[in-house]
Amino acid sequence: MIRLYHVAQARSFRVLWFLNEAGLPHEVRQMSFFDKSLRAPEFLALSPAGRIPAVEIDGQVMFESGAILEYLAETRAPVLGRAPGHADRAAWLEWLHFGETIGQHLANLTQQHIVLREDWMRSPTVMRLEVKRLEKCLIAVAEARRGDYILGDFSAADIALGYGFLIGQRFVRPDHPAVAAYWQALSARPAFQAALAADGPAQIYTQDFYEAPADG
Ligand SMILES: N[C@@H](CCC(=O)N[C@@H](CS)C(=O)NCC(=O)O)C(=O)O
Repeated sequence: MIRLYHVAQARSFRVLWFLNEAGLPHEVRQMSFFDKSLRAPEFLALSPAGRIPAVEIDGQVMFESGAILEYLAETRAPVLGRAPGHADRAAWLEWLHFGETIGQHLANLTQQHIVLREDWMRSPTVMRLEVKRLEKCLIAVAEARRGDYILGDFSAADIALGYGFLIGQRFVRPDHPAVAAYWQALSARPAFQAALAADGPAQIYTQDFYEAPADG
């Protein structure tokens, strides 16, 4: 039995998308950022810093979305992984974990625009810088693709990266054909659509777009 502890729009979306791609039966436990449940001892026993996602996979408890994708690919869905010895093993690991390089920019922008509630707490300089750094990552990924996806055939690396494209468009929309083409390929996948339908009501991003303050 696979149980996913999930918050709508959070990095647990990666695991939700993976489970749908792999057709793995699962239960989604919808959690909240607002009711202190992520700081409850029962949840901290699963994820010691109270972070989302956490999963239980036939009794194996895990946190860290990239590690969960790797483990699920290795144990349940090899087609979404690139096993040791595969020619694309190193590239698969690089891109899978590059998802969290993008994730850092998303987290910084989310903190600046949403978590910090008063204007005086925010830094327009950080907001603009993070937009530029996020944009550079999205373009780098999109240009590195071999065909539709990052390694040619779809894999868990596209899921880890794809979350960055899903949330990244709340902060930056590069006018770049490769970015548009990658997003088109990712968002057309039935499993992506199924995961979106199961995501739950918005908990983090309530605006379509969060504009960085103009320079000067
Ligand atoms: N690198 C971790 C990041 C986990 C993380 O920070 N998740 C956020 C949601 S996207 C969270 O739980 N935030 C709540 C908090 O910081 O207390 C992963 O990919 O699983």
